[in-house]
Amino acid sequence: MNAPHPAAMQRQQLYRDMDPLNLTPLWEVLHALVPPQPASPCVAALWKYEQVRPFLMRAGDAITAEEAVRRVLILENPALRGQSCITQSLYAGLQLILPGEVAPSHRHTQSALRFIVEGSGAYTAVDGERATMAPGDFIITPSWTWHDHGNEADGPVVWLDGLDIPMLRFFDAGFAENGTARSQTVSRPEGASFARYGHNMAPLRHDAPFGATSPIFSYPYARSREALEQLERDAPIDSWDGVKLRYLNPLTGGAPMPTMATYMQKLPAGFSGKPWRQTDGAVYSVVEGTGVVHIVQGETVQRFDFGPRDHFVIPSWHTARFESAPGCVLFSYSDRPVHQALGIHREERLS
Ligand code: GTQ
Repeated sequence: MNAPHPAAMQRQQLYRDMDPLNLTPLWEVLHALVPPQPASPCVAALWKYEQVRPFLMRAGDAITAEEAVRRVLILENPALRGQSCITQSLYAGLQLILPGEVAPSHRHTQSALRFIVEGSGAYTAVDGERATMAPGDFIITPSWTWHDHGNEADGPVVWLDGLDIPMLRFFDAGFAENGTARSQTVSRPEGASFARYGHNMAPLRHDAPFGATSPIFSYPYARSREALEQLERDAPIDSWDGVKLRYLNPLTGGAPMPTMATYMQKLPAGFSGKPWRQTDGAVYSVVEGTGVVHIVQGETVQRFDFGPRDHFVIPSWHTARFESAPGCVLFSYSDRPVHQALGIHREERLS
């Protein structure tokens, strides 16, 4: 056996001696700290709704919405189990509310989006205004606004919760409060926000009622779908995204929430897309149709066959491409507004 190199021994001695002072040498970790390209610890993953749904319904038997406060099964990234996140910055969960139930009023600094997956007629209330849910609707709970959910319909309602929980945890900026009333008092008629801000018009002396968040907190599916359908008929199809639109904060033209951007896209029948990658990892909810996403990261090649109500995650800088024989509609969200605010967003469209 060779004797240890004197320089190596000298270094090891240095590390041991300074360790009690909480000092550590950069040169041992520099490559990992400043990687040549993003090396996400997340992996791509798919949750088939037919496999998840039975557990949601069992959760419905096991605990009430009121007792759980929020009866949600978290979609955890398989490589980050125990951390309650689907990417390093984003949270995703499927929330169930049964007929007659109420999820009590609370507020928190985390922003939330709801994307309705199954069932109709439940509501979420934000700052005194209710939004009734239907599949494909995209609903926002702005940071620090009181919100409760309820189901006055006759079947279960399930939606995807997308929150910036891991981001706020990273910044140690999470605050929360429980409401005193079980559900908040309704003080504005349903649709008031949409009437004020949802028609490419705005009140003359408007403020921004929810700060950096969109004053529209419900974006109904019928409207989004109609736009995509018309574009599919009349406009060129993008070779990477099919027909893809981003949801807007009408007061700023930016994303509806300061931390999360949301998108809806339609892949036409027979679509075979080109590959792309981007720094913002994204979570997808399949609305209609079926398709395939191929995801490549280094040596790892994955193929997910998806259908309605399935969910999947494409992590940062993983190369993805879509195919759909019958055509499909996909909702997605990511932390892109944060990347853009920091000037670090990158996207590559490959051929
Ligand atoms: O509905 O307020 O999935 O506070 C996680 C945390 C939902 C909610 C979640 C929450 C909520």
